[in-house]
Amino acid sequence: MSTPLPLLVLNGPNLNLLGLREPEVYGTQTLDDVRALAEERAAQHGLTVDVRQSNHEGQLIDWIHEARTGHCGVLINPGAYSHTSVAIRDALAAVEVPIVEVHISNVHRREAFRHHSYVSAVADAVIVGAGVDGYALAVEWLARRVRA
Ligand code: CA2
Repeated sequence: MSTPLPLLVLNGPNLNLLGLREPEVYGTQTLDDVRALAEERAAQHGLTVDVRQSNHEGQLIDWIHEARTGHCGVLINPGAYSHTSVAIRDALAAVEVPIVEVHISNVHRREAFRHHSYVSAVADAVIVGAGVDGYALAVEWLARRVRA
């Protein structure tokens, strides 16, 4: 059997600060910890992950376009772009592989401007408020979908 394409794990603006500030909202685990847990969960299913983070909307869109041919699924935490970016929504709508949107915090318990996400309508599944465990849950779900 041929080697499966990796899962793309995309992180939007400010998520490079994970574990370094606001632990009461986002916990104490860093983006490197997230990478390790995503890698570990994917490996349990014979998959690999390609974990990336950018503070730039256009860069995230270019990476989403790569997933059209280079990845078997997309996990995205678009950060604050969830609440503002029609462009990221449109890029994801052009991707045919399964997509999971993840938010570390429960955005519905927070400010009203975080309650709407442009991404949710084009995601196949959405996980909010499970902390960084949400990444492991999303990888698990994507792996089952891809392996099915
Ligand atoms: O809960 C999430 O995962 C969010 O996507 C995080 C975004 C926020 O704008 C969304 O509404 C919900 C913010 C990411 C900022 O991450 C930081 C992490 C540590 C310290 C400061 C910011």
